[in-house]
Amino acid sequence: MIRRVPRLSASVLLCCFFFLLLFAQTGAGANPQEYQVGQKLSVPGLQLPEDTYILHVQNADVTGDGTEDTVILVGQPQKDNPSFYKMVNVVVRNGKTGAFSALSPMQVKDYLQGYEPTMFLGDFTGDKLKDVMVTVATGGSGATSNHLIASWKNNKPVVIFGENENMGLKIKGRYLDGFKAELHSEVLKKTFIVDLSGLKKLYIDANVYAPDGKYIYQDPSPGPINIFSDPYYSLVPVEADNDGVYDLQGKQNVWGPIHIITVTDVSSTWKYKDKKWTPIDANYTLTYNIMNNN
Ligand SMILES: [Ca+2]
Ligand SMILES: [Ca+2]
Repeated sequence: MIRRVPRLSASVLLCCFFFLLLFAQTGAGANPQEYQVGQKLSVPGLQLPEDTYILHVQNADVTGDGTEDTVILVGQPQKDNPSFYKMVNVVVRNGKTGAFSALSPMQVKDYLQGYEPTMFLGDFTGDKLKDVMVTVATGGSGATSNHLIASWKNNKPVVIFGENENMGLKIKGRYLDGFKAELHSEVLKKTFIVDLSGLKKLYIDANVYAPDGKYIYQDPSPGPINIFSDPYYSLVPVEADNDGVYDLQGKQNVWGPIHIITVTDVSSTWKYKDKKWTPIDANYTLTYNIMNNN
């Protein structure tokens, strides 16, 4: 009886081995197994700071060449406070060429740093390629977060949402006698009056208003402006107009004359159009305390 066993010659096996070795060395093809959360990352051609660790990994064709890329969120834990990350950055390993790219250190320094860095991939620009959104909680008194969105089309990282956009509606204003605030949004080019009479007790207790409604706050640095908006404390991708492209919905605290006194909460919806973010909706909300409204 003849047994037909498929046999591979030693030379064929050796060829396969060298081919695989060559394949691995050129770095072509996606191999997400190489990048594990919690590992230290150092890549050829990129000057990442020492102690750069992998925080999140996702695969998607962000460059637009039809091959899946590896998108890696990285950060440098602060030595005396390891849950605080400095130099948070996005490293993209091009699935076709194996080449790495990242945002420039100038684009992330002093901005992408903080707690709980997260990454979201979705198309905000409408080119059907996922863009990379990064969120970092600042840990500051306003509980705000810093957000950055970058497109990686044609292997070129371009920031389409940064520190300026993170200021949102850019509201400034002043208190008026009679428990009212006059607010102005630089972005909307609109001025509006907010009725604060539902918060009388709070303002009287804080010596902002006298019981008769006169503005009495002794501002250490008096000026025409004593109400300000924080950057976003929440900014999330939403589908606002069902066109298959992500939009943004943000929430901001408006405060004054001191940070612990919230005047109102503003929410806004934004669409990326003609290479800039345009507000398509904006609202404010107040807490009206029925019990303490005397
Ligand atoms: Ca896009
Ligand atoms: Ca949309």
